[in-house]
Amino acid sequence: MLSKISRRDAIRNTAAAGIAASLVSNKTVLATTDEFSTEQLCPHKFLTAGSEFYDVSRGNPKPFSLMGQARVDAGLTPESWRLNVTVDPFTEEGVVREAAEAEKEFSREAGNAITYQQLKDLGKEHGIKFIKAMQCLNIPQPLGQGLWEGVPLSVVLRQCGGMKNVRRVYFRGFHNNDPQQIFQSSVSYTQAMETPPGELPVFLAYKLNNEPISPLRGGPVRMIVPWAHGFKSIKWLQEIFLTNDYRINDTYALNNNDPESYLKTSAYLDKGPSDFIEGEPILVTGQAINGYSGLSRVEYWVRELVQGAKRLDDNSPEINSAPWQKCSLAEQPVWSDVLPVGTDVRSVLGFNSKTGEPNSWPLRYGMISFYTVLRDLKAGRYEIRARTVDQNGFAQPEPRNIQKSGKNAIQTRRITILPREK
Ligand SMILES: Nc1nc2c(c(=O)[nH]1)N[C@H]1C(S)=C(S)[C@@H](COP(=O)(O)O)O[C@H]1N2
Ligand SMILES: [Mo]
Repeated sequence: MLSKISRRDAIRNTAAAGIAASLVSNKTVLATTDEFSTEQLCPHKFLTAGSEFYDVSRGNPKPFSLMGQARVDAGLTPESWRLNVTVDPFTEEGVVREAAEAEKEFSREAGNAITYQQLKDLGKEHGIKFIKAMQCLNIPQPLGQGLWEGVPLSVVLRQCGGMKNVRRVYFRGFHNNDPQQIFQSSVSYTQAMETPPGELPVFLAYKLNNEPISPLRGGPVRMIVPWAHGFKSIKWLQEIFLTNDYRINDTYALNNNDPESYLKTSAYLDKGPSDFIEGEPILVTGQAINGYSGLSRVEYWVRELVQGAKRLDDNSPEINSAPWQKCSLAEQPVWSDVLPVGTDVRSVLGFNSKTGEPNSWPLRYGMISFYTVLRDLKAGRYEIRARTVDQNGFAQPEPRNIQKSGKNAIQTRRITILPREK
């Protein structure tokens, strides 16, 4: 039933892989055999095309499905797009004593909302770009990785002049004029304004991979919050409001998610064949998110499933004391091969502006391919697990073993190895 020959052939067939788009260029030397090509070891494109992101969108109809005049009416074309930046008059007896204030507000109602052109003009002087992976707090798989470009939120807020009593900055996307469909998120005033050295700022993005952001990906303008899971990166951005209500009132919090969680460092396994023949090399691949706490290494463990083997919890002693081994990590790509044509890597945040070297590899809030090749497994059934260890020494799913702060359960792939026919 299993054709060993055909799989071998498939494994050796490297011709079809697009080298320019691949995570690792051909020039990179990898520490494995000639059995697998670079593209097989690291089968992920470095940048994900806008249309190929895993989509997580609410709304009915979904804003990107609006066409023609409906799209114009929704303010979802570059010409019709407008951004309100307003102040929230909210106070609450004994809780929030004074309302937020700003010297200047911008709104459609007052006829002075910020236009797409005005935002792009701000970008001429203050524009930035960086590479970031999108990861949903609730989905155990990265959604994609983009080169995002736009204007820091701090630059937009500066347009409001002096402010008083602003403790939180909220943002909302288009929601079909239906309050039930509002999807909002927020950062603290400090997070918006005081980007630490070497850290990436919150920003209003209007380009993805050097092209205008499509309606599908949240265009014309979406927020990008570098250190957070996807729910902070509001698509179809149209409203920013400044409030003195310090309580974190993100839509995601209402579904029991941790609205202040940081992007988790975590490994995600690729799917692959489940049946092998004894002696055949078994390629295990995946992607790891380099989250807030940084990535130290990716590890794997192969567990033989003997008769009566029990399901293992992520915190079980067997997992904690297992002989985890290091996976190989993809080398840094040749940047001109993987970035959009004409991108000067020295202009990308996270890279040295003189040498073009990245400040870290993997990139901060980026992802990296990992792999290992298993050999010499005897006929039988096995479970393969992968986990990250972060730069504080915590092995996944620690230190935050709460899936509502980011789905990072240890992933398992099951395989069967059939005896070689004598
Ligand atoms: N306006 C709006 N923004 C949104 C969402 C949404 O439903 N509406 N979903 C959020 C969530 S939960 C995630 S994980 C990301 C997904 O981004 P993507 O669809 O570009 O992959 O978008 C975020 N921004
Ligand atoms: Mo999400």
